[in-house]
Amino acid sequence: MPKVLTQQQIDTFHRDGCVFPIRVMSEADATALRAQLETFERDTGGPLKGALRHKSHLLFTWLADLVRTPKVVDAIEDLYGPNLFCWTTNFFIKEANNPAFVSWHQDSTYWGLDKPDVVTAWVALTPSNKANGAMGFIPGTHTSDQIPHRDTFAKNNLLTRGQEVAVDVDESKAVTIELEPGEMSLHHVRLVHGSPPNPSNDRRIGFAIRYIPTYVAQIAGDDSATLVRGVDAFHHFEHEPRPTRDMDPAFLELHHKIAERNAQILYRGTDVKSYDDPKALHDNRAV
Ligand SMILES: O=C(O)CCC(=O)C(=O)O
Repeated sequence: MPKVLTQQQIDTFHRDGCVFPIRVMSEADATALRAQLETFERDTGGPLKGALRHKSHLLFTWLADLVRTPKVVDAIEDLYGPNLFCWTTNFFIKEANNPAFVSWHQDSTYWGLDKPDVVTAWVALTPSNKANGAMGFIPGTHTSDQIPHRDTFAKNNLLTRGQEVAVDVDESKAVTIELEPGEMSLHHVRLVHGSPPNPSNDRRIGFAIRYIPTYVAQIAGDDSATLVRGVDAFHHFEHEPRPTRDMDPAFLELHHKIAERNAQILYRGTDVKSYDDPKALHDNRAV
């Protein structure tokens, strides 16, 4: 008996590679999370940058809570069973009237995970729609194998390497994921997806939480993850602790170590060694 998703939603995920919208908190609660982010940004002089956009649940208690939100994790359990890691998190922030975009890609390309049992919960902290650069996907593409990608390192591409699928994408089949604040979509790691720039007058903010069942392993280096449900009988990942206050110096140090190690995996085969490398870093880069 599923906990949160209906059987129809589970079937949709398996058929299309994506299911939405799923309400996981009230609009007011999502707006409060946005306010937490923006208070931090105001206090530190500008948009969250570079490595701070990754694994941010190790830096902020309100994100540590979000990755453990029962409604979110219950939905993941409905797809992948009761033993779950949050492998990573990424802020996807598109500033107002900004050229930042996400090229068509499969998440699985550089993540180094040994199985495609990986799902992203993309939680909207603002509306995300056709007017502000919402994510779109090509239904059914998650059933394809790994598709070749080329790196572009394009300046406004939010992806680590500006990677894009090296085959033609039939955009006439694309479906736009429209979400209100507090709703999420779930997408499969092999799904071809991307998003255009945000020409609107407000930011578009999504927080992407990548979940894996504990049997999935990292094969491209040492890695860590946050156990959010059940038990880990496999020990493929070091376990990450939970912060009890925002920007705790001990967690900042740990986060730095983990983010640098993560960058080695994501940028392997390139001359980029860190999220702070000038080639990797620009104001918009997210994952
Ligand atoms: O936020 C976006 O527009 C794209 C997000 C994305 O590519 C992802 O979550 O994997």
